[in-house]
Amino acid sequence: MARYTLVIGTRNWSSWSLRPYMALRHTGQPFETALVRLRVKESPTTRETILPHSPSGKVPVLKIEDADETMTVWDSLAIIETLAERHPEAGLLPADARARAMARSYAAEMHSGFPDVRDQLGMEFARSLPMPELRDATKEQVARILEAWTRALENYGLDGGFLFGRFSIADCMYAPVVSRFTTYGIAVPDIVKGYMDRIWALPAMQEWKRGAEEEVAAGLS
Ligand SMILES: N[C@@H](CCC(=O)N[C@@H](CS)C(=O)NCC(=O)O)C(=O)O
Repeated sequence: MARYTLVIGTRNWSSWSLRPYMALRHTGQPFETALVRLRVKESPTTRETILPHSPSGKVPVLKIEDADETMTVWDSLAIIETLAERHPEAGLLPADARARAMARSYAAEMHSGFPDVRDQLGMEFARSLPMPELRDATKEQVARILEAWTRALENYGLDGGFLFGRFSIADCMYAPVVSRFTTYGIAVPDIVKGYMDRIWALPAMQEWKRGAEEEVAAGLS
């Protein structure tokens, strides 16, 4: 059995780290986490601490130690895709070809898009904050996310399911957005509220929340 170590950033802030954490927890595989504090400017800086783990100088990073080789995978989407490939029984990629293509599209759209949501609605996992004055671009991106979630839930996620029925790579990629929308009290339709509640109820989200709360209480975030 492979030994997994997921290198993550400060839980309260690291939206990119939460994505593969959700995926790895969903596989049911044992793993360890190694935490790197983000936004440290004094020596060793965050970047200096990450570089021995990853050539990108960014977290998350997944280290995979197999009997005969050790592999490093960086970038949240690459890690999730790698886990989906190594553990097909977890169903991170939907079995149905059409749903699978859609789930991949959702994941990729999140990965490469929504810059204004990231900028104005920064992840503060353990905090509730007042809504900033949203730019038009941010409003449009929020509306696009709500529309995309609603469409997927109507097609695949009725009866208490996730975006594509069973929990998938798309849910991993959007879990940080569930946190952002909660932190800033974004108004959502009922179908989305139900989905967000189901994401929050996952043990992985609750564990991440406990960790983020501890960081905030310790003044680390
Ligand atoms: N595209 C990358 C982005 C990763 C990223 O930007 N990570 C941030 C933390 S959430 C980071 O490592 N920042 C390093 C720093 O603050 O010096 C991914 O999806 O993994």
